Amino acid sequence: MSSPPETMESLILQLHDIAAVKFGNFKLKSGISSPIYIDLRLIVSYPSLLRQISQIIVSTLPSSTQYDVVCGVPYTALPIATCISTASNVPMLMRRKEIKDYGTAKAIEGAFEPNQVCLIIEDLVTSGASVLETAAPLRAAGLKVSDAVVLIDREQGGRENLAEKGITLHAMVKLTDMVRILKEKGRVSEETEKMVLKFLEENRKVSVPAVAAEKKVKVRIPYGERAKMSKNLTGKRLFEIMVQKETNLCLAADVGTATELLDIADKVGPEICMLKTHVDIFPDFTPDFGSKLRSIADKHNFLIFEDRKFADIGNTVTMQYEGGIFRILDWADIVNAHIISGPGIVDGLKLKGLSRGRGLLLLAEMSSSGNLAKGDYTAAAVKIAEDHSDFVIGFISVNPASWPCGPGNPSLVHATPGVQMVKGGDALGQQYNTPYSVISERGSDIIIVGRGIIKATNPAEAAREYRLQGWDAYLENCK
Ligand code: S5P
Repeated sequence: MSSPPETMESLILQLHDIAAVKFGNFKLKSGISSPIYIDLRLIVSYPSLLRQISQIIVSTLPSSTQYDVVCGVPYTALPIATCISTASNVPMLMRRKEIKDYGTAKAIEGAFEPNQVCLIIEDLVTSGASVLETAAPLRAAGLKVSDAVVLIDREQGGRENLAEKGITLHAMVKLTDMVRILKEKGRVSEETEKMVLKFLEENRKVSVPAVAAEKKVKVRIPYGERAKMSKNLTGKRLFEIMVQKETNLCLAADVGTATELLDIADKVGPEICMLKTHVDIFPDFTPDFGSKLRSIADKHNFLIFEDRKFADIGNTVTMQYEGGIFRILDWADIVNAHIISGPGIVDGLKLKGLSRGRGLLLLAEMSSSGNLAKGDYTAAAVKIAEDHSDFVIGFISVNPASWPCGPGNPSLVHATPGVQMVKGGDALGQQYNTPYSVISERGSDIIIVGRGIIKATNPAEAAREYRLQGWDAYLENCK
């Protein structure tokens, strides 16, 4: 179904009247200069126009398009989505731009059932990045997203970029048609029309996410190459698994019991390269826990990382690693350590772990606010890792791209906690960045995701979405 041409024309003229469409020389969010600027935030001041837009935008959809809920891309499309929701009696959802420090750290607000279909509403599409930023948390929450409807398509690759991610874009009007109409109605000169058309022709394809493109890590050595460089068996295997399974996702399985952990490990197993445990939180730990988890890890081909964060002197950690009730050395491929006690801690762990083919991650940075692992401390971790690269496989890091040496030695891996679909934090100092930011901008290799997956209605589906996001961000840097 499409709207009668006169309705659309009148709407375009009204948008021009209120200066929501302007001609001149403007710098866009993506950094490029444009002869045309569209600012639809103004429409909230014109209720009748907002109502018309909401009506027309829905009529743009083919009648076969089915959806159970609508979600506007924040912020400009929120009032449009609200009008559509109230007029057509379809419930609405809201995507947070930031996770708040309190409550349940939800990225999506509103009531919904898993597998419901959500239509995304947007005002203007350039590369499609904003629509994808909204689709990711919706999909991670278990909703299906297959269509997006937009008022204006700038025709700069958005349609194609969205199609690649399984989203069909429906546009009320293409920018070229809009400019043609404004020229026909005497609002712009032929010269301006030509200038805009030339600009659109020259900027046919804007890559996703255009906003961050200039910030991304320049060139990345593929994981497969790095597998060959690693001096440690486990480090090598980790890179190989990442390539085989096309995943750079590590699940932080901080669930309440060992039983729950084994259950989620089996469900999420196909999506991950590594599963991280805090074995000392389980009230139902039994000595066969390790062998049970091992068989799930072998079945799904992932590595086990016990997040023990050793911190004592070398002699003590040898005993903590091997003994006690947990016997970590028997079942964990990877453990980690703080370097606060100096390099002796690595020697101690290596004494037990190396002959068993195990690997160690050093905490070079932490994700929590106000932590002290920075500057010289981080540099010391890098030095200790270099000196023990037969046993140390890499780092827990947060922003290796910002280190003076950058992410450094490619045989070492970077794994980053504090990852959710939207930026933010929790009430106890945790700080979150998105998979794209962590991998593509901050130069890490592995995203470690806990509550973003385990608190989702369908953890396996959420994990799949995190895997796709993390992997796409990696491929982006390989281009
Ligand atoms: O600096 C750090 C290091 C680690 S290993 N910050 C962290 O959050 N972690 C761990 O990552 C933390 O112990 C938890 O298991 C996981 C993050 O979980 P989430 O629920 O916040 O994603």
